[in-house]
Parts: sequence; C-alpha cells; structure tokens
Amino acid sequence: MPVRTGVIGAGVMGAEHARLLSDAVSGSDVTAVFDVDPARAEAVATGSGARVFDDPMVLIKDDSIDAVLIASADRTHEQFVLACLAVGKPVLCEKPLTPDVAGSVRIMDAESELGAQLVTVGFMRRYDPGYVEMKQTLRDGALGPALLMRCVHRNAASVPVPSAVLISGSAVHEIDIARWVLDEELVSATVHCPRRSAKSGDTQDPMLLVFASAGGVLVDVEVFLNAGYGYDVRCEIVAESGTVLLDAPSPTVRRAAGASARTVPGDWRQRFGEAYRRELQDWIDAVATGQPPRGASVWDGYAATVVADAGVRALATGRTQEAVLRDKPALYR
Ligand code: ISE
Repeated sequence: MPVRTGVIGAGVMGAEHARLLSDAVSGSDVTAVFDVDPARAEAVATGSGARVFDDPMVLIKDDSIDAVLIASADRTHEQFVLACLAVGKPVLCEKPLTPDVAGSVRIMDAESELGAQLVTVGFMRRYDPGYVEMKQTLRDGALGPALLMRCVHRNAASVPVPSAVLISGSAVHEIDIARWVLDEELVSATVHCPRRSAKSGDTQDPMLLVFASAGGVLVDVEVFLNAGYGYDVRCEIVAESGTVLLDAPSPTVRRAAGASARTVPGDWRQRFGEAYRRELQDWIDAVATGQPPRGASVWDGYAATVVADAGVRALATGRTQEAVLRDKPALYR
C-alpha cells in the first residue's frame, strides 16, 4: 500500500515536493493538498490527482492521510507540526523547523512527551551526494581534522526580504550541513556586512557570516541573494593534511571560440533535485516500514534555529553572539 501523503502549502517547495512524491518517489501517493490560495492547491492537486482540503487541521486529522508534508509559511510550521504529533502522524517539515527558538522548543518538548520521533526537518543537503562524500571523506580520517569550512551560497535573484532572512532562510542550510559534516555543534556567530549590492535595496546583501564550532573549526559563509548569474552553492573543507571541495556540479562543459562554459543552475530545485528526491524517498520508506525518521531531527531543527538566532543577534548588534543549546533530551541522544 502506498503511503498516502497530505501536502500543506502548495507554493514553490510544496508543488515541487508533490511533483517528486507523485513522479519520482516509489511507495507514495499524494492524496491531499491544502493551500491558503485555493487556486494553488487545485493546481497541485490536479497534477497528482489529490483531494483539496480547505482546512489544514482537517487534512492532518483525516484517517485517509498517513503522513504529512509541511511546506507552508515558516510562521505556520509550529501549529501544523504540533497537530501532526497530536494525532501521531509522521511529518516532514520544510526548513526552518520554526523561525523562533521558543517554537522549536515547544515542538521538542511535545515530541519528547510523545516518546517517539515523528518529525523530519527538510535539510535536504544531507542527502546531496557531494555533501555525503564530503562527510565520509572527513570520517575516513586521511585528511586529518577539519580546520576551516568555506561556504558560498548564492541565489540568482530574490524578492526583497529583511536582512535577517539571509541567515534564517538561507545560511540556515550551511548551519545544518556544517553541524552534520563536522559532527560538532556551532557555538558562536559573527556577521560582517560588506558594501550592499545595488540590486538588493535596503537588504544587507551580500553578507559574510563566521560560525565557530565547539572544536574550534571556523565556518565562513558568504550569502548573496542577488548574485545575478545563477544559483551557486560551493563548500570546501580545509583539513590538517588536505582539502575536500564540493564544487558546482555541471553535467557538461562546453568549449567553443577559445572559451569553455559550464551551466549554472537557476535555483535550488535544480541544484539539489537529487537530494530532494533521496530525502523524500528515505522519508517515505521509513514511514512505510514504521521506522524512525533518518533525516534531520527536531533536535537538528532546534539547534539550527538557535545558531541562526545567534546570527540574527550578531547582525543586529555588530558583535559576536553565543549560540547556547539546552541539554539534549534523551529522545535525541
Ligand atoms: C530557499 O528558501 C531555500 O531553502 C534554498 O535551499 C536556499 O538556497 C535559498 O537561499 C532559500 O531562499
């Protein structure tokens, strides 16, 4: 029997998840969709033969839904995740788990009270073959301990957003992937503000963030939402005896007229398409077999939100800010 999945939020990511669940993931069936804009819900439902709900809480409680994917506005994540926990339904919640630390704590307390992990947080880069190989390379030990982690995170263009969104909405990916690849917590954040791009209005864009890990690794992240030329995410770890570089993958290199060119992806759906597919397949497989989730947990979502919050405070104050985590509940140890 396929896992009957309900999708809450039919925007860019909800529509992409619904498409992948319907066309590229085995064992799943998108059977319900909700969006605040009924036309968007209808468009996604038509593509997957799903039923449109006009109330997300009714969708979550409906016995014909086995699992829920949340891709709605960040500020709505908490209420929908808590509703899924209340009825014991597995849920994949797009990043960030919540925009605020207190919301993540409430979810962590609710899941700890339940005594079972039902929540997966959508940090899909953990499923990107390049980052997986990077983590394994470090774990193999031949390069020795990591010393620096250099990150570039460029979007082609962005709608006007508050400067803090470069941290909570974009750099949060580097925060999670640094924790995962290094297998260390991040303990402080510093933000440097270069000259702003003329394309970025009042938003501090680009931005240079520096996070320190508990073991002393420095993670620097350039976030640039209006880079103009494409979507470009790169990462290099500098270790004691060598480096490992996640370059911008391109299936082909074109050479002509004395020049060579690689294609740059337009956005994250293209660059991380395989990561999203693997993340969804892993989620569906775990739900289908009644196993705990294997991706980023609520603890990971909470930790990323704490570090992002430290980054937002560093931006606001111009000073380095500590990221202090509460004790890890037994459920996540
Ligand atoms: C967007 O919300 C995402 O999550 C993408 O993965 C990220 O690269 C982009 O910068 C964000 O705006």
